[in-house]
Amino acid sequence: MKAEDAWGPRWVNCAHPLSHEFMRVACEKESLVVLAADLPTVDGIVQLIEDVGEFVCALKTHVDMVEGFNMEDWSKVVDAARSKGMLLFEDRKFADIGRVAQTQMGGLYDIRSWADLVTSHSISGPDVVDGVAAAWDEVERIGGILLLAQMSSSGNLLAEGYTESTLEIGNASPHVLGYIGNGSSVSELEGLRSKVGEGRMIWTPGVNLSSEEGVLGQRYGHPAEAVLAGSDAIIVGSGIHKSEDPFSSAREYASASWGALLER
Ligand code: 5BU
Repeated sequence: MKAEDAWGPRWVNCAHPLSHEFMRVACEKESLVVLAADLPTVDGIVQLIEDVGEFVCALKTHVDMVEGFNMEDWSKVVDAARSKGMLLFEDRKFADIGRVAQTQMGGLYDIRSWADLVTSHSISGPDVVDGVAAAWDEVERIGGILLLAQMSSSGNLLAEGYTESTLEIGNASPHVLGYIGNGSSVSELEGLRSKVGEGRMIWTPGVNLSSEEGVLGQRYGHPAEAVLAGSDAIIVGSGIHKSEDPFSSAREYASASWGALLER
């Protein structure tokens, strides 16, 4: 299916080139799945990519979760993800002043050299976005930022006024590809989509096909409902990597999310 037909106004109105890259891959794989590869070893992540990569559009990592990290090993993850046609998305949640965020994009993990997308809080103000973007400039790469406008964890402090201020920061920057929304709440997502409009993406963690309460305050909603409420990408971790059959689970998340996009 042609991306403009599947995505409608989102395809037309999103300006960031990586949003189009994501939408194109989604159409190729018929899936809006972003895999949260929350595993502690490079070998485990590479195996997971091999197992479910055909259903996954972007690989979301927490690089500081990997035991005994070194760049040479990490390149196996990067190569495996690229060979399966995935974007690389480091869920770093930057939150410091601009200059420090810029240096944190380098350092041990050298996120700027391999990540296409990163998350950032907006708590420190708009300069964190410029700091992250400046780091990609240094290595002459294009990247996109997803700002946390909502969270999926219960009791989080991202109240409505905070969400609105976050959108002001994001809408003022060409580097902000979109926002993280709360996938566990249809009403919060619908509210967020109406404020965001068509020009930015909303990606949502907090989705699981089995709606039972996640551990340690994580909340879950149904992936299809999240997409119908305005989510453009479902971020799935445990639903796939903790499944007894990750391949079949990934296929289910892909078809639930893709079906909902076409319905939308
Ligand atoms: P889960 O296993 O599907 O619950 O994993 C969810 C992932 O999404 C995990 O990597 C979190 O770091 C990430 N996440 C989240 O769960 N909720 C949020 O509000 C944000 C990120 Br932001």
